[in-house]
Amino acid sequence: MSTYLVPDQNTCHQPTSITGENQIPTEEEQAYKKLDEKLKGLLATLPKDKGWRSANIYLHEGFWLSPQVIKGLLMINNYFHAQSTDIFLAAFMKCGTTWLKALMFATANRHRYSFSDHPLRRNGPQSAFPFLDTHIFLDYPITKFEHLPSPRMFATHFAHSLLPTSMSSPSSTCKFVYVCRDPKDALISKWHFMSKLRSKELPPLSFNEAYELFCNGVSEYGPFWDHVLGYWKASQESPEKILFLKYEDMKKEPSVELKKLAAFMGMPFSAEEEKGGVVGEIVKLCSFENLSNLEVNNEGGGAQKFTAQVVVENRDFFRKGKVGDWKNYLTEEMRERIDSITETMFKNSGLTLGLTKEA
Ligand code: PAP
Repeated sequence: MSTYLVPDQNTCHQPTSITGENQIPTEEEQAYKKLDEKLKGLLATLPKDKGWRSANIYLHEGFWLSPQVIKGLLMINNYFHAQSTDIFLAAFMKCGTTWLKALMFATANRHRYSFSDHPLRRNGPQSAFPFLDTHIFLDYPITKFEHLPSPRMFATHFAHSLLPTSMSSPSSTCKFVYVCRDPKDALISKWHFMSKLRSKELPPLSFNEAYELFCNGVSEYGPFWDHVLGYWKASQESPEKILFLKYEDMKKEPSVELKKLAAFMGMPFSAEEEKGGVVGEIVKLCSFENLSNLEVNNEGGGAQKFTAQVVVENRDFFRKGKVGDWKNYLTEEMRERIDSITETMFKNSGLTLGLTKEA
């Protein structure tokens, strides 16, 4: 179901299932059990509120998380060993992970594949690299990430302050690409996405309710504003470690942003490549229009397993791919409230995001 592209093998790779036929070392099995116990104990102590997909989410060290991803976080903190060449793609939900996954994979492997017969066309961007938050306990035995080719790439939705210092400390050389988006569009996108995934045993989450929860910060991986601010501040302190991108800038000038991305990844485009149109080829390959029309991203094209309970069809990662869809959902009063939270939260930070005045 979730198949990763492992460039070194020049082929698709099916990760090992921890619950499948493969023998798990007893030590590792015990470690999983211990973590489950720790998780149970921890959840009993945390404040909880309404989840968008499942019944409850929990406030853990300042961020609202589902029990499954708290388990992932415990595992990352206990077992994940960052390598100096790792590149992490970080984002709040629905801010551009799918797009960036495609761009990063296509950029890192541009000498390996032809654009006309590219593995992204067959497998889609979700297969490009693992989603650390849940794949750490789902697809891979803990040690398995060690075998991924360098530079390893991982996606995460975790806030910067939640990550282990082996990943986040300015003295470690691994890098982060962070992408953010107008919170109004992130809210609309997230409400649509989570409504599709929401447990059928629960009553639907109305848009007004989702709006209230979002404004109050109660939303998986949120509060949105603290998430963005954490990475923004870290990127200001260590620009060589964190590249801070905006979805809106990427829509406006994809080639400019892609060149920034490639240079940051340590893989700048040469003058020859630029002349030969490589930048434009990657932009086209990874565009919403191209990716959303691929067979693999259409009905019956495939799905991603995030946890035992959460399986998402590839096509659900593509909706409109536009800037400003919020205008079709928010009243003037609702827009005003979100923009004013953004203004207040980002005051004196040097960051602006999605303010209507800006546009
Ligand atoms: P995730 O948090 O579940 O990983 P993510 O990929 O970050 O989702 O965001 C999905 C949004 O990006 C969707 O936005 P929308 O609901 O407003 O339409 C999706 O349509 C959009 N998207 C996906 N791929 C692309 C792309 N190649 N270019 C631009 N937008 C894209």
